[in-house]
Parts: sequence; structure tokens; C-alpha cells
Amino acid sequence: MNKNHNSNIKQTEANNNQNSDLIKTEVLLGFGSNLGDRRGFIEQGWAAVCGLVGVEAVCISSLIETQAVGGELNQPDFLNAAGLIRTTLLPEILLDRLQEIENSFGRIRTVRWGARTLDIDILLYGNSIINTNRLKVPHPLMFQRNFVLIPASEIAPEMILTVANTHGIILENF
Ligand code: A4P
Ligand code: MG
Repeated sequence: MNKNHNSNIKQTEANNNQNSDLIKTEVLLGFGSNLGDRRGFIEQGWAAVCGLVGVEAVCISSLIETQAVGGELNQPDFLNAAGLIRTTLLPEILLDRLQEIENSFGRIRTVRWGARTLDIDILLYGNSIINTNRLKVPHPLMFQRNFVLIPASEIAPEMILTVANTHGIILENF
């Protein structure tokens, strides 16, 4: 009796993090690292995302190496990749989980756009527009950044085009 009661509570807590119909939404994620074992952090970060309750892996792109855009001068070069998942997690809950994963890889936030062991951004959440204090989707600037668009277009070109068309964004050189 007690055991069932406890497991019901757990179940209810789990469901509160997910959309009520448990509908899976395709979500495009951006991964970046320019400190330490960059490839390892991205590969292990992707594995950690795929291991989350409510997340199903679709695929990850190749890695690309680029110079840091913005931020502190003389930052190390980045490795970037994009990953596609299907998830029942609500957007801000997914953000919480991704930030927990970033933190578990020793991410320390000092300055905006500073060097980082692992950055995981929500680029697209289905076709949604989200504009809260904590979360902006589509991710601001993603349509102007080659380090985002090159890996993302390898795995999700239709999704990017659909969202861009829906929002009247012109993609040059796509
Ligand atoms: N936040 C808002 N919207 C989102 C979203 N869609 N996904 C908020 C994730 N987070 C989002 O992020 C700061 C806050 O943004 C979060 O607390 C969250 O509530 P952060 O990861 O702590 O800091 P950040 O990454 O330095 O800031 P930001 O503004 O996300 O930077 P970007 O746009 O991600 O740019 N150059 C190369 N070559 N490769 C890179 O990957 N990345 C950046 C960071 C700059 N230059 C780069 C690269
Ligand atoms: Mg970020």
C-alpha cells in the first residue's frame, strides 16, 4: 500500500514535467565546447541528453571546428555539433535538464560568451516560438551563425527551412 502510494507520487511528479498528452516534439539542440576534451565533452553530453527520462535520440551531426565568435579575445577554437531528439519534456524543464548536464561537465559561467567545457542550447522546439526570461526559441542568432547552421542543416534541413519560412526569416547561402 505504502509502496504503491510512493510510486504514485513519483509518477505524478514525473508527469508534471511532461506535456499532458505525452506528445513527443522534435527538438534541435546545439552543442559547443572550447575547453579541455572538447570532443569527449560533446559526445558524453549527447549521451547524457539521450539518457534523460522523456528523451528519445534521433541523431547527432558531425563535429565542426570554428573560431570563437564574439566574447573574450583569444579564446580557444570551438567544436560544434547539432543533435536531434524527440521529447515529452516541456521546454523549460528540458532547459533545466540541459543546464544540469552542462554543470556536471564542470561548466562555470563567468562572462557571457566566455570559454566553456560544454554549452547545450535549445535551437528549435518543434515550430514553437518561446520568449520567456529564461528561454528564447528559436535560439537568437542561430540563423546567422554558420557554426550552428552547418551542423544543424546536416541533420534537420527541413525543420530549419520550415521554421524559417514560418517566421519569414531569409536564409542566405542555405
Ligand atoms: N537561454 C535563453 N534561450 C536559450 C536557449 N534557446 N537555449 C538562456 C539555451 N539557453 C537559453 O546561457 C545564458 C542563458 O541563456 C541561460 O541561462 C538560459 O536561461 P549560457 O549557456 O549560460 O551562456 P552563453 O552560452 O554564454 O550565452 P548565450 O547567449 O546562450 O550565448 P550563445 O548565443 O550560445 O553563444 N563561437 C563558436 N565558434 N561556437 C560557439 O558555440 N558560442 C557562443 C555562445 C559564442 N561564440 C561561439 C559559440
Ligand atoms: Mg548557451
